[in-house]
Amino acid sequence: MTDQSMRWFLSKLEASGDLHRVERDIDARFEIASVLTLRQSGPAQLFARVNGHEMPVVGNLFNHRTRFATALGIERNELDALCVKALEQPLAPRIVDDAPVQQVVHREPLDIGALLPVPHWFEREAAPYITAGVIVAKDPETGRRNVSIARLRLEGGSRLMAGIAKNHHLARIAEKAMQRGQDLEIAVAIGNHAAVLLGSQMYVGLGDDEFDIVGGLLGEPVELVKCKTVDLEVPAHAEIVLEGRLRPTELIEEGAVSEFPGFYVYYGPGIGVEIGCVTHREDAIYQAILPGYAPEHCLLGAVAIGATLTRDLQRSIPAVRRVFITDGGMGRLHAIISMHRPRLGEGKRAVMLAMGLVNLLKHVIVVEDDIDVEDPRQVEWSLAARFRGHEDLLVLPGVRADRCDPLHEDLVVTKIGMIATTRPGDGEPGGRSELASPPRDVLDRVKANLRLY
Ligand SMILES: Cc1cc2nc3c(=O)[nH]c(=O)nc-3n(C[C@H](O)[C@H](O)[C@H](O)COP(=O)(O)O)c2cc1C
Ligand SMILES: [Mn+2]
Repeated sequence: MTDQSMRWFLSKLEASGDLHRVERDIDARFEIASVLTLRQSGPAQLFARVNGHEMPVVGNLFNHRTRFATALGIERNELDALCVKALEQPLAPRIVDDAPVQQVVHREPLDIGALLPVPHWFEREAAPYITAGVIVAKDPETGRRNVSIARLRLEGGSRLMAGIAKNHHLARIAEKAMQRGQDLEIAVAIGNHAAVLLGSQMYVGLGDDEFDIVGGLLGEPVELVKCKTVDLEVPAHAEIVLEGRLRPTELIEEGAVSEFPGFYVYYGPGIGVEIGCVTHREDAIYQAILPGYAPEHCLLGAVAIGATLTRDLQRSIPAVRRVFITDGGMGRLHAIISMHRPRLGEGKRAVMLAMGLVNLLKHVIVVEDDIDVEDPRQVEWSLAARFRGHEDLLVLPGVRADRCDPLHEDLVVTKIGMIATTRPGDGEPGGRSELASPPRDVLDRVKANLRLY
């Protein structure tokens, strides 16, 4: 059986020298954020001594694709295929009775800010917020489960504020509860296995249980335990769980908050949350994900959105090999689609389909599958060698955009596709796509004996 905890991965990182222990006293107010920012692409950081707290904080865990692979027990180049497999072969969770995450139980009255070392992140933000909280809820209409991440700001005592985008399932479920005059029970799991975090980010339909995809990623059912005070189930091997309810009629103004493009945004009011019970492991570790334009924040979405699009595009256009969401495009706005010998016009079709499926996408480049989509130099080479501006450029003004797009005006933006693929005939001997090289037989002979040279 797989170890479904976050701490298994921490020991693995420690063994490979990729976990840095900060022994010095540190403040949760801006200081943790500063260290995580300055080391955002470096080793994971474990803060053992946070002022005023017993509980350590860990951050920068999944700031590179290799870390996901390690955490899922696979090779780096198997990551996308595993995600696609998990989407196609989901596995339902298993309910267990005994859970490490319920070793310690705190009931009302609660002071979440005293229990958990939640970092205060950025200068203009009004209060600390939880960034790695995987929120579980059930659709009051269908009873179907939903699992996703949204920031939860400390509002004092047992109160939180949830900042949820209106188009996300969780917001739609909360809306349904409100229409019925009800609150929405939620449970928030913090300190999760990579499969839980990645699964929570998959772009699936309303009613599709993300925990089934977590099972697909793990290769076995994710183990859930029943909550103490709400009718929900949470990952048994998480570090911490908060149980409570979203109160859709209680709106709390958020003010400035960071978003993945790196800027502050002003979304208006968030939804009030009342927490009634906190459970955690005896020696729980608090996981913090650095928000803003930071590798971990961007990658979690990028890996999941790329895999979902690969699966969805391949269903309609078999020539599609892979959809890769780039790091520089904030892990959300830019996609590279690789295709095997696309037919005339098929690249444009793939671009439009991808944009139609994922609102966030703004600039999409199509390359051939001889190009490594993860290598920006090769992608740029494709544009230089295979892209004809007068006919391979798709300009779509006034397309509905995501509210996170830094350039949207009235929620529309100009979207662009660039088709950098060859044409039939391009690969003829001596033609524009035949790469200059020594004769194959000589090259192969030398390659086989290169150490002799
Ligand atoms: C670290 C991290 C933080 C996130 N924070 C938020 C957030 O504050 N609000 C939000 O609406 N989505 C946030 N997201 C994105 C959602 O979790 C994601 O879009 C998810 O797929 C939505 O799922 P749903 O439609 O099932 O609710 C965050 C994602 C990550 C990886
Ligand atoms: Mn969902």
